[in-house]
Amino acid sequence: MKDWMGKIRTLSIFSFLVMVLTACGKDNLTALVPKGYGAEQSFNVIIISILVMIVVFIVVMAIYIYVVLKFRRKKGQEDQIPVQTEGNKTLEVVWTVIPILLLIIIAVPTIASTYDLADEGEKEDSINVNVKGMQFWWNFEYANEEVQTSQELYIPVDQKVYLNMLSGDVIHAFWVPSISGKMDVSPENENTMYIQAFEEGVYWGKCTEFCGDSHSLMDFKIVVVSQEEYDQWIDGMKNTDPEYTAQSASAQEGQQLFNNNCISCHAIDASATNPVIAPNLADFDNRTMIAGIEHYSKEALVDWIMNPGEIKPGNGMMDAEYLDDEGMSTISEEDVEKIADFLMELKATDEPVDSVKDFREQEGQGN
Ligand code: HEC
Ligand SMILES: [Cu+2]
Repeated sequence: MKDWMGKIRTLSIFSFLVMVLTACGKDNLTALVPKGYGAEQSFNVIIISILVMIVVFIVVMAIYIYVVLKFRRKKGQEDQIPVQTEGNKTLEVVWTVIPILLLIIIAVPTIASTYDLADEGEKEDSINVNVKGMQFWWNFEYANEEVQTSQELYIPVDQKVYLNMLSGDVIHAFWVPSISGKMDVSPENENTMYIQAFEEGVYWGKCTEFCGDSHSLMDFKIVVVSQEEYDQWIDGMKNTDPEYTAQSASAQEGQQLFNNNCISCHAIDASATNPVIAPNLADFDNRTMIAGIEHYSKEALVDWIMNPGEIKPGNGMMDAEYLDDEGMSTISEEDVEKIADFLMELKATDEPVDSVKDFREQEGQGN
């Protein structure tokens, strides 16, 4: 009886674990539903490897079961020792050659896609983005357009986009599982890769190199849009104005407060000449998330400006003079709401792109 209880307990713990672990997936954050060229290549290699492993498993288990049944000691033969054999040339050759063949089956597509994914033949004629990883956010500079943005990288569907990646501090790693493989982002040498997405949408990115206190919160997005929307967006970004004047009365007061407390780090226009110290806020009202992790809303924005140190411990905004030692705002919440009103006027296009609209709808966000 007791024995049974133990087994049931172990079994239920295991099934619970399986449930919890499989529930971790999001369908725009998984390597198992590829929506881009690099992800698709990796997925194919995963499938080939699994098929080979399944074949090996079945064959080995079949031989094992056959041998155990056929050659087990039988009644009346307890003292008999079977004929001893050693070194069967045919067998030795068979079990050396078969694994070599299996490895070749895995190696050929692996090597082919490794070279394919490293190909830079079309780089000159494609969109080039200089990616910069910072504790704990990402900056994206469109090299041919002299435009930069942060946290959300816009790319046109089906186009190859080449990324030139560097870190501004420690080593980070760039990974958008649905779109492509991972790449280290080092402070010293530039690593490059290209991404190509097959479907419009908002895809989740993660930093996968342990890089400090808030490493697990260093999220970003790739926003895949139609070519037309991409062109409009780039145009809108080029026209963002450093001299923008806020519209509503509250936003005007907010802008004043922003100019006194925030502008030393944050630019409100997308020009590539702005130094990369803090996220560029040019297209802020079209973001899906605040600081990469909180759903976009005024409430979440006020919360972030009031205590960035609590939401993302150790982040670069904690050096701001308006914050106390704990990273809590010394500006009143009322004033921070005015700043939020100002930031929520900043946008490069009147409406968010379709992918962002869909994303907000799916996630149950207003605005
Ligand atoms: C010392 C430089 C500095 C100052 C001053 C500063 N910030 Fe920041 N801010 C940052 C950094 C760095 C981040 C990125 C934090 C992260 O995600 O790791 C950030 C992030 C943000 C974000 C999220 C951006 C995004 O793309 O989601 C907002 C909004 C923001 N700051 C608003 C403000 C406001 C408003 C003020 C003034 C009250 C301010 N910041 C002052 C450095 C600064
Ligand atoms: Cu990182």
